[in-house]
Amino acid sequence: MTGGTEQPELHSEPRQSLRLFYALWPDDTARAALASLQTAVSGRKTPYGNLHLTLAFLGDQPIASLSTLQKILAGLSVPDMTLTMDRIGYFTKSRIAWVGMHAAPEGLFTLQRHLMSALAHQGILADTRSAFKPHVTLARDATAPDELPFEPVHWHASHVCLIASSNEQQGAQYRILASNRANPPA
Ligand code: 2AM
Repeated sequence: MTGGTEQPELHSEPRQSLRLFYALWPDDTARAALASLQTAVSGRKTPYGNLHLTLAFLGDQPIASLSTLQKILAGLSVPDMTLTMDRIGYFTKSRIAWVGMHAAPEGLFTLQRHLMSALAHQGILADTRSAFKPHVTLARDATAPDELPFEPVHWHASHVCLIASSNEQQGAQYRILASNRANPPA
């Protein structure tokens, strides 16, 4: 013991965990088309490069789990899907304006279920508080959008990514840690 008052740590400990989620990640064409729908909503727009469709939100996970999470991603059979994003909606409680589908393909639900069961099989807890409602968040702190007709976005979705999210001064920053893509049709 040297005595004296304890000083707060000047350098934080190296991160032991990462805030993670799996998502369908749009290509440039789909991203631009999804972003064009943001003019239809109010609130804090999702930054262009962050637009995605969450499949499973894991929250903080130990870094030691990363290799398991990457293996789960690599083991997923990713279907080649066209998502017809034809519905603007609103989550009242979280004040999120989103775009989704009147009829999501069954393959999307199968993909999400396989992912959730692979996670459960490894004892990894994903957020299961609410049923999977496939959507792309267009804006937060939004008011309920008007139900105006719009040209649907046909998103050729073929990339599932494992993403680390961090809260920086300029807002949420996403970093793609790994990805798995559908085999192109023969
Ligand atoms: P969203 O899908 O409605 O936009 C990273 O935070 C992503 O995971 C966001 O897209 C976010 O919401 C989604 N997500 C799902 N459940 C979450 C939760 N409990 N906390 C934070 N983000 C969550």
